[in-house]
Amino acid sequence: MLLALLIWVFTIAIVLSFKYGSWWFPEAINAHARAYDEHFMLTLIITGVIFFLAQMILGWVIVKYRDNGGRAVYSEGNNKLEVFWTSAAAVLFIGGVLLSTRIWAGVHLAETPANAVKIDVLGKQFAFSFRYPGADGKFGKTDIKQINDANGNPFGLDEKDPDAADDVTASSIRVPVGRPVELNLRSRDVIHNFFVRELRIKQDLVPGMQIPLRFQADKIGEYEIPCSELCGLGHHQMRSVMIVLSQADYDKWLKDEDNALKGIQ
Ligand SMILES: [Cu+2]
Repeated sequence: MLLALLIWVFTIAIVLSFKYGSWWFPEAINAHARAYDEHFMLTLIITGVIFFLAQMILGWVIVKYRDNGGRAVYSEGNNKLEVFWTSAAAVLFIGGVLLSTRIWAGVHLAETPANAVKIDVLGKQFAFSFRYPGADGKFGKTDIKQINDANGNPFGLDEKDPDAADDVTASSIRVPVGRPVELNLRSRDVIHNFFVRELRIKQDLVPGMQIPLRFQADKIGEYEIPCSELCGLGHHQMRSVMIVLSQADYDKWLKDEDNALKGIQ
């Protein structure tokens, strides 16, 4: 009887903690993130109601079929009920997937608009690097033999390629607010993961692959990028930040970086 009581009390406490708890995701900063949150909420409510009912019934079963001194009876189960809840679960799962496919595809499969800002992202143990094409708008050639972290060349920009000379490399990512961005993700060693909670996007960086990822950030600010794939002993310190700037501030930053590069050459 105590077990039934515990199940009821815990179930009610869990449901109340979702209703009144102050913990939740950080703010959503674009349309994708809000669509993601809506779908998450829908899933949470459906599964929450089922969870609540199932636990309440479980407690009731414990009370109803408690030991009353009589003989135990073997039950074959109920085929109609089995068919009902198995198909109900299938409908819910498949329906949830169908509803959310568009949200997922918007990030992973959509066409990139022509005015998108293109940025290369490189993961390595244990840091992120970002590359911008610079004033000429063209990413220069890279050469793995020229990779040199000590000289600030994690991408291995080819010294002989003029297109590479003005490529800007940075350890944090800056993007203009309200503009589509296309990232090109790659890794130099093991699998890492690019995760920005406020954008509700998360994508692995896989060695040997170039993976596109599209988003738009609609709020100026600074957002953490924690590597979210256990990538080695230094994984815990692998993090960067995404800085969302106004278009004017972004242009100024890129120009300053360009001038700094020209000053060195
Ligand atoms: Cu990592």
